[in-house]
Amino acid sequence: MSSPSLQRAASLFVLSLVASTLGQSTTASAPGQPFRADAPVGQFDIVGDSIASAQQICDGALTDPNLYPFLQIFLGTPSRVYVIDKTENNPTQIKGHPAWAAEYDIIANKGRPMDIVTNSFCAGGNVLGNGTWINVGGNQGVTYGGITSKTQNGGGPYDDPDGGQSVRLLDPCDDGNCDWRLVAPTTTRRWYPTLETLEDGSVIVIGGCEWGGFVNSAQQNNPTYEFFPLPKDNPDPIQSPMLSNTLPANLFPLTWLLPSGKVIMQANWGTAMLDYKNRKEYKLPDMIHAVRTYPASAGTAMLPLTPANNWTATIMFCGGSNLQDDQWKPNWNIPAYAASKSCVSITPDVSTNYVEEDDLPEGRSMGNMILLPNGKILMLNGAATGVAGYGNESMAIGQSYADNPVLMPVVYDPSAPKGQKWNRDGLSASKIPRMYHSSAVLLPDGSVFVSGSNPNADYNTNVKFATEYRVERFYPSYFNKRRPQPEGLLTQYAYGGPYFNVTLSKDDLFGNSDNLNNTEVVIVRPGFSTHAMNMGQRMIQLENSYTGNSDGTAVLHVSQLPPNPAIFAPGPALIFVVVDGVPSIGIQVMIGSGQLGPQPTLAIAALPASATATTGNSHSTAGDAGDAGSRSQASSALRTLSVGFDSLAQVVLLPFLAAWSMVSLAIL
Ligand SMILES: *[C@@H]1O[C@H](CO)[C@@H](O)[C@H](O)[C@H]1NC(C)=O
Ligand SMILES: *[C@@H]1O[C@H](CO)[C@@H](O)[C@H](O)[C@H]1NC(C)=O
Ligand SMILES: *[C@@H]1O[C@H](CO)[C@@H](O)[C@H](O)[C@H]1NC(C)=O
Ligand SMILES: *[C@@H]1O[C@H](CO)[C@@H](O)[C@H](O)[C@H]1NC(C)=O
Ligand SMILES: *[C@@H]1O[C@H](CO)[C@@H](O)[C@H](O)[C@H]1NC(C)=O
Ligand SMILES: [Cu+2]
Repeated sequence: MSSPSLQRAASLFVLSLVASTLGQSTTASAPGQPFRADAPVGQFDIVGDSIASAQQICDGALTDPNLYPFLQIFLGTPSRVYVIDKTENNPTQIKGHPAWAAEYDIIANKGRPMDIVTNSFCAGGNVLGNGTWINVGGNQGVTYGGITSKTQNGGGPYDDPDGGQSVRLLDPCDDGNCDWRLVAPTTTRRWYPTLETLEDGSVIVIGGCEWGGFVNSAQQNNPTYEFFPLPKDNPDPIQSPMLSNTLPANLFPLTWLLPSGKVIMQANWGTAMLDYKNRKEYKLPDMIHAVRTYPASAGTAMLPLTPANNWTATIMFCGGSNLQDDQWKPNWNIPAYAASKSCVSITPDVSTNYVEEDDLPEGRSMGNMILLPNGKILMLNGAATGVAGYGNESMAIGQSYADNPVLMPVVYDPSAPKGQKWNRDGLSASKIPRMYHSSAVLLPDGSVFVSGSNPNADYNTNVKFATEYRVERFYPSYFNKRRPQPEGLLTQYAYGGPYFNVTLSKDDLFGNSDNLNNTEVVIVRPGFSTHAMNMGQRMIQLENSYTGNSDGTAVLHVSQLPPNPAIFAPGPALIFVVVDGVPSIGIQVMIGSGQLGPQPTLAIAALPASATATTGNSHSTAGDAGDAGSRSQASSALRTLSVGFDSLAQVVLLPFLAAWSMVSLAIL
């Protein structure tokens, strides 16, 4: 029945669909330059008083006030930071009560109050594989001074229903029309839960306590984990022995999905490996030198996952406090107690022993570690003495359990020699103490958004560490340099499959093609920042080779992500091309299918060998060797595609294209 022309039309249809998903519809326009090239590099740019300087723009800097202390923040779209606070007497109102959530437009410098409905006090958050943000847990409704309300269904001065089992979802937007929505509650009450996104884009929700307080206790511990969405066949929370055995300092357990597909959890002095798929947990060696979880609150980060380290996860814990279990009582001078300088790492898929790393220059509790696109880690915020938390105790500074803010940032360079990894070259101090309830998140232009601090039960301006509404932007060393403007980056990335080409101009290479050996394509997920943690923060470098042209331009040949979604979970992230340490402006892209569920994986296509026209030399880059066999089908398919439709070998090609289009159709 089918005529040759019908066959041809059908295959043309399939192919043009594939071509369009591989081609124009998936190629992002080249990023431009930052909004300013005269930023105070190495410094914090301070925004003025939040009432007096409202909605003014100064030197193109971020000068708008925000009217909320930013307890929890994340980058939702390339131009929007979302902020979540605890219920308190913030001057800005929404629907007749104080606002405790907002959207912040980092381009127009305008804040928009949002109604997050229930008390989101010390909730956890992360981003799902389909791009929706999730915020889980919180506390009971409160009235003035953070006192528990008589009514837990709203009403009262703050109109804040109980948030202890709330699940809140947000689809970020650029039109000012999105809002949080409440969906079905968690199985159990969770104050201070940790959220980690898994390989299928769902989220594991871990731990917390029922009613709050400075630290956890046996009476109110919730030593379980559950999932979002809840599996219909098996929705009950699952017991975690470690969370039962690590009282009292085990709130906000420090948690990372590992390339092995298991989840490492660290809380108080305990460490465990969670095989969540089999609902089993294994004890690992104890943490050394200091407690890293809240309220000790070390800075933590997974080091960049790179071809050079075979995308092996190493996690750093820096600072915190070495309090023993019986010392977590506010009946002694905690705010004067020196925080820990110690820094340790663990590479759990290789060895489960903690390894000593270079000490911090000074002890720090509540330091935030922010992954920069150049592969370095910025530590900022926090205090040299005391811990997180607050209360009406005589030893407190106001109500703060910490004192002596550390105003100087410090940068960790994983590639520097041991003993020299931390440095402060060219850095200056902030003028704003960022104590308990501060946050920080990477922005697409490579600057860092710094906000918050409120170690007080309610909005409070009459104390040493007042409720802080000023936002700062920190500008790393590369900020004012001309940024690469790569062409050809995709808007969606798969786990394996064909490589793609990115074009760099002579200017992008700073006029020196030697820089091709010093060019990286990295994907960063800035994460959900709260309590010195950025849940979900992670960075991966893609494998690449290059072709340098005689006119000084070049083409980067860039692989997709490795075919293992546990290395970098699906969901939105920023992509940067970094030339000689200078990142392009990050483009927001989708990793994976854009949907919850098992992620398609494909063999990685072999990269062409690196070559430069000027020397005529051809050589392979480090990551380029090996497994060509498993890659050949994909790469030959792609080569055939570029030859043109008429000469396609359909029998070989179509099965591969069908697999690829399953991945790429979700792009549309
Ligand atoms: C993402 O998945 C969650 C859970 O199924 C759902 O509630 C949400 O609406 C989805 N978001 C999008 C953008 O589809
Ligand atoms: C703590 O003190 C403040 C200020 O005096 C007061 O408003 C608040 O109600 C007190 N909180 C508690 C839990 O006692
Ligand atoms: C890299 O890691 C993978 C597992 O993720 C392993 O199969 C492979 O052998 C490793 N390669 C090298 C060179 O160590
Ligand atoms: C990438 O560029 C190389 C030449 O530099 C070319 O041979 C190849 O076909 C291109 N591949 C794609 C996917 O565009
Ligand atoms: C990159 O490094 C390799 C190995 O050292 C060298 O052969 C090659 O010429 C360098 N390429 C460029 C563009 O500098
Ligand atoms: Cu808190």
